[in-house]
Amino acid sequence: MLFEIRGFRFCSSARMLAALVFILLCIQPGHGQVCTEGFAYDRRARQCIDVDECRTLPDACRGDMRCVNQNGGYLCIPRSLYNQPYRPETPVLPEPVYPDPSAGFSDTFLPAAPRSVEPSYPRVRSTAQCLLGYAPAEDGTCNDIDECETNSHHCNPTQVCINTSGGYTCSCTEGFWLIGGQCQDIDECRYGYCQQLCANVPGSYSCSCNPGFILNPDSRTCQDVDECEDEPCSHGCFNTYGSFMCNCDEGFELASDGTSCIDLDECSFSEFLCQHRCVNTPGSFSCICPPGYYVYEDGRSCEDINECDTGNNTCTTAQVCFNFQGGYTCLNPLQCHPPYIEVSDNQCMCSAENPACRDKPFTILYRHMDLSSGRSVPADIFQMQATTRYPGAFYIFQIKSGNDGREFYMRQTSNVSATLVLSRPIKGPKEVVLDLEMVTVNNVINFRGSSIIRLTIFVSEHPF
Ligand SMILES: [Ca+2]
Ligand SMILES: [Ca+2]
Ligand SMILES: [Ca+2]
Ligand SMILES: [Ca+2]
Repeated sequence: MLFEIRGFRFCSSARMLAALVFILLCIQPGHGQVCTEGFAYDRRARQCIDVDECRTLPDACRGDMRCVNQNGGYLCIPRSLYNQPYRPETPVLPEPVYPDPSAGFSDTFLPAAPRSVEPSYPRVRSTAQCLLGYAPAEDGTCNDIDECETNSHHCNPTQVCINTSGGYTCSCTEGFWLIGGQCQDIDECRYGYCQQLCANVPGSYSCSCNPGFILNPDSRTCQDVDECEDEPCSHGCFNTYGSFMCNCDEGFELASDGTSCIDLDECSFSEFLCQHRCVNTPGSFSCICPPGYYVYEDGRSCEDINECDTGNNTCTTAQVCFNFQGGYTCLNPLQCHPPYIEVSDNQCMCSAENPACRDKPFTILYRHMDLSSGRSVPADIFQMQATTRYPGAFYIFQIKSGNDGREFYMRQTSNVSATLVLSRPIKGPKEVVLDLEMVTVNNVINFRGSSIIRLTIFVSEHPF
């Protein structure tokens, strides 16, 4: 389109020039003495030759204009223009790569360029010495023609005409570019003008960002939103590119909302976490033990408090403190019931010389032990042994009383010893008193006697 217009303009000028020359040639006389203005008859050559007005005319051009002789005339050209060879600007076409929509795309029109090296400026008279695009003013200078104002431009209706010195420019408004002579919307989205999301609109575009991003002040690029600044997490927050992540302190887990933290119920994980009882706490848990115990260093086991060692007991000085698992007891001083007499602080004896002692055990030894509730069976829990051995004697060990629940039995381990075996678990708290009897039989001297161990067993309430 542009070149068509130019071509037309050029052809038009050339045609006018050709017509002018033709006319001049036609009016040139054949006999050769009268020549048209600008030519002088040369007798030797017998023809009209050009007059160099620039040499012959004083002040052919005024001011800053320079005189250029032409065949049949001359031109006044501004010196600045003359020094720079007259060269039309090449119109800048939009580059379809990465447009800068802030600038419009324009078509620059300048006067037609001369076709050949030979000057072919229009033949002008001294009253019309202006280049195309300029018009002579009254003071003899040349004024730019405002083609936009005078409506003599060739911009199409989609374009905007901008007047320039000696020409004019057809420009597209911002956001449009010239395609096929028409200003068409630039599809900025097609050229990846937006970093993330793009919406093309006529004459413009708008960028937006994916969730988790915010549009930069350049309205094109997006930057990550640091969501952590708004403290969306109940505990820890990690900003990530396009999002964020919450984490929780130890003992908590992230709720399904992804931001809040809920306490872990460690107690529900395992029933073996604590030996006795588990108590869930925010962010943690703790083990507690029943009265009479303390929580061991490992935080989960229960250890018996030895009230007898700590002194934290109610026993009198006359009593003996006996510690057992989960408690203690105060043992009263030994009292031997007649006919028994006390021979030590834990033993009563019935003298053989005393007739009342006939058929009674010779000695009663008082012993105490503790036993865990529900202790696994069978378990050897107590040993007894004959302390004096008579030649020819043998010993029988048996449970004389207290074994009503049949939780115990005696197993003889040698001629002189036996072991008390727990055969059924006992559930505490309970106090079991067993009379363990050792019968001595000596057939040589026809002797039969017995001794008793009165064993008191404190069965604890708990299995530890
Ligand atoms: Ca657009
Ligand atoms: Ca982020
Ligand atoms: Ca917890
Ligand atoms: Ca205790």
